[in-house]
Amino acid sequence: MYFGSSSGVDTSSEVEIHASDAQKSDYFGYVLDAGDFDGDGTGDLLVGAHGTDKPASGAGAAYTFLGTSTGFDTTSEERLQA
Ligand SMILES: [Ca+2]
Repeated sequence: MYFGSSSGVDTSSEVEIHASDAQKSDYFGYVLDAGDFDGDGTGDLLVGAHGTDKPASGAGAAYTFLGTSTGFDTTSEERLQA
């Protein structure tokens, strides 16, 4: 993932986002959304993983990663399960 700025994409801002329990067949990152989910004024990231088979076959999941003033907190992963 790269962050944008008023002058375009900042290619020096690369951040890798991983789910701690994702497997190749989970399709982690196939769908993304962004917003300020916790209302702290920083952008957060929602990452879909529709192929996840935990806790049951075809269950799917989504993961949130919270933003900070300096980028994403990749340790803030929260798994959402229907
Ligand atoms: Ca936020």
